[in-house]
Amino acid sequence: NAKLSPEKLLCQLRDRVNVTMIQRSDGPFGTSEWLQYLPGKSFSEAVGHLGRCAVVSSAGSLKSSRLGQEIDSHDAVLRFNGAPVRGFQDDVGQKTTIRLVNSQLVTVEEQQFLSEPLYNTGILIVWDPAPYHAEIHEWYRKPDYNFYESYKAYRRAHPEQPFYILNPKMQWQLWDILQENSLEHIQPNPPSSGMLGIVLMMTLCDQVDVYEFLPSKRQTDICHYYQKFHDHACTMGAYHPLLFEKNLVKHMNQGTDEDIYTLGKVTLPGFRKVQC
Ligand code: NCC
Repeated sequence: NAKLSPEKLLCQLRDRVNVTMIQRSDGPFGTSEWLQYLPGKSFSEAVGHLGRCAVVSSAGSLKSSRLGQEIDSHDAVLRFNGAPVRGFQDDVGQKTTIRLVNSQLVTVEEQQFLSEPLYNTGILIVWDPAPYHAEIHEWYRKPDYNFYESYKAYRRAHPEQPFYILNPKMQWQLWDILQENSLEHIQPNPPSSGMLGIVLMMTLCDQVDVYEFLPSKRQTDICHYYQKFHDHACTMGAYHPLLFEKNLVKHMNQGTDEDIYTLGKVTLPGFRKVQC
C-alpha cells in the first residue's frame, strides 16, 4: 500500500533521515561532565565503511532456522537489546558488530545491563523514544526513560567500548516517511528498534540483509528466539508501528519472495548505492 515507488522511497529515506549520534556539540551534552563520558571517536570513525551487513531481528521464527553461518558470513552484524548469541549460534550466528538497545532496557534492566557479558561485544548504541520532533533540550529534560546515569555507569565500567546515544531526531524523520507512505493513520510512537537498526545499517553498509523482520514460513507467536514467551504483538506490533514498518521494508526488498518465505530474508541496498 506504499505510495512512492521503491526507488523514490529509498531516496526519501537517504535524504531525509539523518542518522547521527549525540556529540559534544549537541546542546545539553556540551558540559565538561559529558565530555568525560561521550566516546572520543566519532561514530563513523569507530565503524568505518562496511560492505555486506546483516540485521538480525529477535523474532521467535529464528529458532531452528540454522541461519547462523549465513549471518556470520557478513562483514558486520547488528543485533537488538538482550538478544543472545551463546547457545543460539546455529540459528543466529556469533558475530556482533553493533548492538542497538532501547533506553527502557538500559534503565529498567540496569543491573543486567551493567553485569551481563552479552553487552560487552561490539559497538553499543542506545536510543530513547523522545517526544515527536522535540528540541534536544526538551528531550534531555524529559527522556522517556531516564537512562543517563546508567549510561555513565556503563561507560565508567567499560571505557574502551564504543557506546553511543542515537540522536532522537532520526526516529521521527523516519516515522514521518512511514506515515506518508501508509494509507492509515499511524499511532505516533517511534519505530521499533528493528526498523531503526535497518535504516542505521543502510547508512553504513553497501548492502543490508535483514533476517526474520518479515517472517518466514517459521512464523510463530513465540515472541523471541531466546524465550518461551508467546505474544502475537511482538511480530505484528502494539506500541511500535511494526506492521507499517514491515510493509515499507517489503516494498523496498530487492531480494525474492522465496528468500522471505524460506529464510525470512530481505535484501536492501545501502544508501551509498542508491542513485537519486
Ligand atoms: O522485542 P525486541 O524489541 O527487543 O525485538 C527487537 C526487534 O526485533 C523485531 N521483532 C522482534 C520480535 C518479533 N517477534 N518480531 C520482530 O520483528 C522488532 O523490529 C524489534 O524492534 C524494541 O523495539 O526495542 C523492542 O524491545 C522490547 C524490550 O524493551 C527489549 O527486548 C528489552 O527487554 C519491547 N518489549 C517490551 O517492552 C515488553 C518490544 O515491544 C520492542
